[in-house]
Amino acid sequence: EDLGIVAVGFSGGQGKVGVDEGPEVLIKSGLLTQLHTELGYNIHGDDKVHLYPELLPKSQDDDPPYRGMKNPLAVSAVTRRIAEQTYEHSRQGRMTLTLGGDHSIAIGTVAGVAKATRERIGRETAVIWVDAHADINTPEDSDSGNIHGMPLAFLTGIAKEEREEYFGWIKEDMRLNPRKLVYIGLRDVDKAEKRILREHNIKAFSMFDIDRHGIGRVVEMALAHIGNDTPIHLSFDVDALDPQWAPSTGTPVRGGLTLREGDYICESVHQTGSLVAVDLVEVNPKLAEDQMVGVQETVRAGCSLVRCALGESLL
Ligand code: DIR
Ligand code: MN
Ligand code: MN
Ligand code: MN
Repeated sequence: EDLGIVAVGFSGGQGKVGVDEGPEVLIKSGLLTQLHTELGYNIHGDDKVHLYPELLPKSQDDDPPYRGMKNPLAVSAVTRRIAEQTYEHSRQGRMTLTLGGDHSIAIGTVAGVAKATRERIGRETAVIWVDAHADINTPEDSDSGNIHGMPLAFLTGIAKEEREEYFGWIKEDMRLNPRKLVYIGLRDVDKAEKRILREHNIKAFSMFDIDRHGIGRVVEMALAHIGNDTPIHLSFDVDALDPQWAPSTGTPVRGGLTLREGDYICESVHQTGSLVAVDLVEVNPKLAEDQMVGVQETVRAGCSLVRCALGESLL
């Protein structure tokens, strides 16, 4: 099977340096080699990490806040380019794997894959968003101004913007239908985000639901909501895992998924046969209380999630 890789060394969607080094450590730890030699994927695209220097404003002064968003021109330009990259892989029928980078990059990955899938098989793509956070703040609702907390607002069209250079490039054929969005793992959702989830009737399984029903039943309900024969994009923020398993991330929240629960989600989604794209984001090798051990653990966990999503556990 063919696998298109996009490695994105980008941190402009939030304030902490180091998340741009995520893809490099994942790749250096042998992830792509494993996917090729152990899982048999033909890997397309680059094991080079994209930094998109030509797209970045020369200085912070050239990219002032807009509607309260930080680094808006940089994030918009980079995600627009990522959308072209995932579109191209997906258009060719490849499974598309994006390694981040902060979660703002999913603006690009989801937009590109959604457009390609509409063209290729005339269907809307569903998104399973595994995260401690809902990432659906509108610019005006956001307390932080960090765009990694907003990708789903732009993708669903809940946040609107005309100007091309500020995400106005996201056209109808790149959008995500809010009915095709399902969350798993939520436990740190802002007040305004809760209102959006309610108003738009968005399916969400929090840690409370996982405690109540168990991960098996939750994944079953999530997949039932999406329905059969719907292409699935899995966007996995490593902070969905408990910090015990993934301490090296920008906004850790206690009380998260065990590594085994995270792997189980990925395995189950793989097993549907409908998976078309995977993102793994927010691995920040510069952050961990106990640097060495913490980073190693987080990278190991990230690699495990990706391998599970791509079929490692199949007997
Ligand atoms: C918060 C945190 N909801 C925000 N979001 C994070 O900044 O909008 N997402 N950390 O991963
Ligand atoms: Mn996220
Ligand atoms: Mn998160
Ligand atoms: Mn398979």
